[in-house]
Amino acid sequence: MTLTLITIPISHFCEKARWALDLAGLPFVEDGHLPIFHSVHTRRRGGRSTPLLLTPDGPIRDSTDILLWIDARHPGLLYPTDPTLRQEALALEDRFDLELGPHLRRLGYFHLLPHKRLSLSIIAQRAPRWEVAAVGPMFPLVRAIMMRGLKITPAGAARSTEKVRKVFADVSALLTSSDRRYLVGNTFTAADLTFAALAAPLLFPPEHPIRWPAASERPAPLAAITDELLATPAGQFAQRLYREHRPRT
Ligand SMILES: N[C@@H](CCC(=O)N[C@@H](CS)C(=O)NCC(=O)O)C(=O)O
Repeated sequence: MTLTLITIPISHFCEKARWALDLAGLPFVEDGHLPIFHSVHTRRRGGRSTPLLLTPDGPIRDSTDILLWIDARHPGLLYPTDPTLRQEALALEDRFDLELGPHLRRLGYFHLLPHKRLSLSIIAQRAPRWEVAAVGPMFPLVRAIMMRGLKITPAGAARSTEKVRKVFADVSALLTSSDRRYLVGNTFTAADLTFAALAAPLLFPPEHPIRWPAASERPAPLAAITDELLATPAGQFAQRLYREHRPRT
C-alpha cells in the first residue's frame, strides 16, 4: 500500500496526521509544500487544505478523518474501543481542532511573519527546491495573502491569545483535578495526540520533525508566550507526550 501525505510541513494539522501515521508504523511519503504553493497539489488530487492523505481508498481530506482511517486499520491505537471513552476522545479532538488549532496558528504567524528570514527558515523545510527559490522574492506577496486569509491582525492575535490560554487552562484543570496522565481513560489517545500536535508550534518540542529556531532567535513576544504556556500543566503535558509518544521519523 502506497500512502502519500500532502502537507505544509510546519502545519500543526499536518503534524497531527504525520504523528498518527508514524505511530501506526504505516510507511508514507510526505509531499511537503510551501503555503499557497500547496493548493496546486491539493486541488489536483481532489482536496483543498492540508493534510491530504492519498490512499488506495481515495483521498482523505481532514486530519480527524485521517486518524479515523488509521484507527479502522489499527483498532484501539488512537481511539478507545469503549464507546463512551471513544466519544470523549472524539469530542476533545473536535474541540482542539476548532478552538486551539486555528487560534494558535494565527498567534504563531502573527509573531513570525514580520521576520522574513526566520519565517523562511521554518516554512521552507521539506519543500521542493524550486518553491524555496521562488518564495524568496515573492515573500511579501505570500505573507500578505496569508495574513488576509488567516485574518492576522493585532486585534485578531489578541483574541486568539485568549482562546489559546483558555484551552490550556481547561486542559490543565482536567489533568490536575483528577491527577490524570492522559485526557481520556488511562491511555494515550487521539485527544492527547491532537492537543500536543496542535500546541507544538508554540512549545517547540525537540522531538518534532521540524527543526525549530534556537530560543535566542525567537522574537521576544513569541518567547514570552512559549514560556507562559510551558509553565502550565498543559504545556508540560504536551512536552511529555512528545517525549514519550512521538516516534522518530
Ligand atoms: N479541519 C482541517 C484543517 C486543516 C487546515 O486548516 N490546514 C491548513 C494548514 S494548517 C491549510 O492547509 N490551509 C490552506 C488552505 O486551506 O488552502 C483538518 O483538520 O485537516
